Amino acid sequence: MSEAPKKQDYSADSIQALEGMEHVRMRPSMYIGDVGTRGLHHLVYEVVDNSIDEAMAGHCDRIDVTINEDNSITTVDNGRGIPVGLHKKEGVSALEVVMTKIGAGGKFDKDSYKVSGGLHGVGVSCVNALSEHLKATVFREGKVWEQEYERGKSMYPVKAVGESDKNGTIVTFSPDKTIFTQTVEYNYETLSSRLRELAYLNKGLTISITDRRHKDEKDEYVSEIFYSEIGLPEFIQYLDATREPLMKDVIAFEGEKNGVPVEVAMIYNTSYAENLHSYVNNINTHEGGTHLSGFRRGLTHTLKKFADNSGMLDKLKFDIAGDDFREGLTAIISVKVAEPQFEGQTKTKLGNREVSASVSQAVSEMLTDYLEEHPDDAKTIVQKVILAAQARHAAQKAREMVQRKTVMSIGGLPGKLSDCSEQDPTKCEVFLVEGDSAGGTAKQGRDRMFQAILPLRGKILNVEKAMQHKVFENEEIKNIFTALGVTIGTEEDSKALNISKLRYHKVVIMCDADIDGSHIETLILTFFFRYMKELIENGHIYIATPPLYLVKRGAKKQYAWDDDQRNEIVSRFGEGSKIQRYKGLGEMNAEQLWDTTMNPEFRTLRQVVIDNGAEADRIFSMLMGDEVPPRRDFIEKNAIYANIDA
Ligand code: 0RA
Repeated sequence: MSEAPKKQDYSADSIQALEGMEHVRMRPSMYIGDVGTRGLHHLVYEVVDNSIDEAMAGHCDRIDVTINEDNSITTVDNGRGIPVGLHKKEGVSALEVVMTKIGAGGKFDKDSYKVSGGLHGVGVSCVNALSEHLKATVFREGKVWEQEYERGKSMYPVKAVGESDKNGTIVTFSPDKTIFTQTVEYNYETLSSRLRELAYLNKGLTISITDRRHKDEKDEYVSEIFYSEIGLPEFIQYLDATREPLMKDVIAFEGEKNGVPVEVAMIYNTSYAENLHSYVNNINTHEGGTHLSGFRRGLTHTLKKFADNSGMLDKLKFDIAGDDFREGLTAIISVKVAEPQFEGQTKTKLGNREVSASVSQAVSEMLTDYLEEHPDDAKTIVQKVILAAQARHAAQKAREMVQRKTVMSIGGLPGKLSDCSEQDPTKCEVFLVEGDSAGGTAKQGRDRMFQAILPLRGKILNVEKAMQHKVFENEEIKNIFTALGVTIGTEEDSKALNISKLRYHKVVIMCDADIDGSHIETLILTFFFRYMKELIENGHIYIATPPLYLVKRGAKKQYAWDDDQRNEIVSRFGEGSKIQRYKGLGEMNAEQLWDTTMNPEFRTLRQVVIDNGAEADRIFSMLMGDEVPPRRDFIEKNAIYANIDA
């Protein structure tokens, strides 16, 4: 809501403010995206964004976030503090206006360059409206000020509660359980990876996170402090820690073009993956947009010109495509746009036309200089590009074979696929099952009306380490493409995915509940992440959760998914309970598999979501890359799904 029409008296205005807050509570998804886990975490980002604004304006260099014992959140910053003086138009303290009026989150002084703001840019009042309780404490003008709210309504006027020479703002809020009905439990990993990202995107800013719900082995609260002296180049090093770089230093530049601040950092590594992460005002633009296309254009143009002039392409028998310039490239593009227009399905695609030229020009100019000053790196890059082009030609042939099969409809479906009879893809599910024997059980246990089974042989190819044409030549992977009805590559873009003919809207990965099973699961997920990311983004990928135990006593039987559950059942069943531990899917009979894992009425499917693209990329490269120690370390410390799970 922008400037409200002029009203005769203050009370009329405050009624309107109330209506705005009521609207947030009535239609929360319009403001924060959803009321599930994402929306819940979005509340924290919204508050932190206000502190980041203060930092970007040069008034704040530290933000501390705490998850309290009761899942409430406290953020502390050392900015100027939210103004507490009388807001003339509203007749109450400015703090109260900021906290209780939708759209008042922005700075009051028009000159300030406000470019941050959450995904939906709704402000802290929105968080207040969706909290059963919120307390704001402001350190400003030598005093400590306080106000509390219930579901967005102030409980008392702003009051001074003490004296202090500090400046800053503390906000503590408890998300409203009547709105976030699914869960109000915060995920430490989700918050910490976003805060880490923010620290890299805002160099010089210290951001900490503390989880007061748990203590570690040393009897201390789990806590991390994020700080980056140089920003994006360090972010690149973090993301590429387990990849092998092709050059000594990260290529980085920073500047302003046509009023658009542009920051880029990039490096080439020995992998075959393209990892571009783009941000607008600190928001990860998953769907890309004009800044990303500007980057691509600038990069291709500059490298092509350099390669042509170098004579290295003279004897080349094939063309070089845009893709070839980005194989093994990890890059971050961060721009600041005063009035960003976000488009796309998830509103994470930048639409502002003018930004494309700004980024493209900035990249061209700065990269041209870099290549001239670093001839060795320049040569390395061109060699890598030539190799990529070569591999692409080999891959194209392999891919055409996959395509041809798909077009052949039923006759072309993989022999191992046991298809379902339903034709409507929205009602169909396919289970990707580890091994032929479990595949057989699943085939007997399923509802053949809407459930298809595709058994996969043992370990599927590790796509993280394989060149593209090897991936497309792989039998299991070809089977996945043809069974799902997904094709890849068009005339213009050799990596474009076509999922419009997707044959099953639920793709369920079903593996043993042991170490081997979880490794295979990760291999399959890596494949989807690198080659069919849109299936994950559109919510089509799920993980089945087979039980670990069957507890029996006489005629009574019950399944358990973890040790606590098992113990609870045993104590309820009493003396004489028998426990069967399922080591794999193969140990269950068809009926048991249906009852526990496949029947939509009783099963639990975990939907795979990517809540932080950069972090997911880093984790896959670490889990599936060459270096073993960091991988083992990670698996020991975290569940594999820490950052990719729903
Ligand atoms: C409005 C105006 C000013 C600062 C802020 C809001 C502000 C909001 C938040 C939210 C969390 N921390 C914050 N810190 C500051 C400008 C104040 C001035 O001109 O002194």
